[in-house]
Amino acid sequence: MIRFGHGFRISRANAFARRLSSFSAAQPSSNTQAVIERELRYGGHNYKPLPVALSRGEGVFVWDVDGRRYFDFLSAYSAVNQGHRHPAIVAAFLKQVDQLTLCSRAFHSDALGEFEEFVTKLFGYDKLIPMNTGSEGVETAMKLARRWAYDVKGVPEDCAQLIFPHDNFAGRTLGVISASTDPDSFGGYGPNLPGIVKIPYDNLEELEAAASNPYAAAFIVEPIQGEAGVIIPSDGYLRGVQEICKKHKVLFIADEIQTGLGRTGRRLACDHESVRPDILLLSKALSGGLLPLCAILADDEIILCVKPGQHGSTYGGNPLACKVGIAALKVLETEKLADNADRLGTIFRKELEMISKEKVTTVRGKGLLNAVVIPNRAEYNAWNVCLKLRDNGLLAKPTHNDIIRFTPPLIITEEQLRECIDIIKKTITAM
Ligand code: IF1
Repeated sequence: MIRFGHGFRISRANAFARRLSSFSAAQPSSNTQAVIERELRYGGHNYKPLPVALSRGEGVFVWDVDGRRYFDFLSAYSAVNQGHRHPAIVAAFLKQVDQLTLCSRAFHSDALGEFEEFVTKLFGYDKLIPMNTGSEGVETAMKLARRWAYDVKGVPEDCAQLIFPHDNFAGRTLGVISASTDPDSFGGYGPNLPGIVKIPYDNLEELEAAASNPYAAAFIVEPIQGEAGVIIPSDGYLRGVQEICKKHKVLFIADEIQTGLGRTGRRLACDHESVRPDILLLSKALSGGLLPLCAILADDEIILCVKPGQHGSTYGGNPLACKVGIAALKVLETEKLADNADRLGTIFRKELEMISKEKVTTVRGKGLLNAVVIPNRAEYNAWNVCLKLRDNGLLAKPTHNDIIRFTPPLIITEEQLRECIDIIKKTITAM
């Protein structure tokens, strides 16, 4: 039986419109082209999207403006782990839309405390600060770490150091890009924020050296580096990070914005090594793709360093996002999506390993955060493979010229996954 995500309901009129539009899909000049041209004309050119124009999503599927259906193997960079428009999350959204959407932090709301209690109890932290985007979450953690360094660790004013690994990705704001080692991210936007130390990833000696500096405040790290190409550190790396940070009184900050919430086959990627970061950053799937939502979790000694009036955001902690966040987390837990990711990830990697090394040199990943490395030849490159995958009904995104990331929604069934494996194998073999 094919499962169409969640309760596949379409009206007759809709079905008719879809039949009509799939008709026009046969024409080479299509609605897709018009959508792309309008974006290029009126939007800034800070992206180069795959040429596909989407107008609908449900479960593991998205549809383009010409009525073609695709498996979504990007999941909005893991924001839609729960699948597109999960009915339970949409229901929570609709219910709260009828109550109160925004009141700002000038006043209390009944939803914020409920969200804070639910999330802190689930992850085992004293408190959280809600923000919107992931970048804001990382910025918040950077500010929190600096304050803690001055107020608790006793670092002299303006001397705190924030340590980041090379090839990190943590967003696009000025503070965050100051920590980047990718010239595409930071180049031409100087001057950079001072007080940032960059060390190689997956290297505990370098961390020890940086952390032993008395001005070191925090080490901010992704448990698996996403944008770098799904780079998995050596076994024991996170344990080592935790020990070194503890030894030198440096905060261990885990950016689980992409790796968290079931993606890697555990609730958190840190759970693979049973480590508990001092500050935990969650975003993306925290709202299941409905709106921007981020949470910065820490214990009192750290989080209470920021006093009233010293940090905030107009939309941060808005009642709508709070109710959506609770529903999104409940879906992850009740549907055991981490377990599904763990089980299906193993099948996925095993199957893709069977593709000839001529075509796929490396398959790596954890849970349903996976990537393949392909030999970069003139025509056979990651971009062109993604174009062919699109033609065959599966959307994935290249990172660098030779890496393709495969991150379907975690609600995907084994049957659907096997169908996708087939598409990927056939596409790659035919090229
Ligand atoms: C874009 C990549 C993913 C993140 C981690 C913080 C943020 C991100 C670990 C900031 C954001 C995004 C943003 C998106 C592309 C994307 C991405 F390909 F660049 F690397 F997910 F893999 N920490 N990641 O991955 O969160 O402010 O965007 O909410 O288009 O830039 P944000």
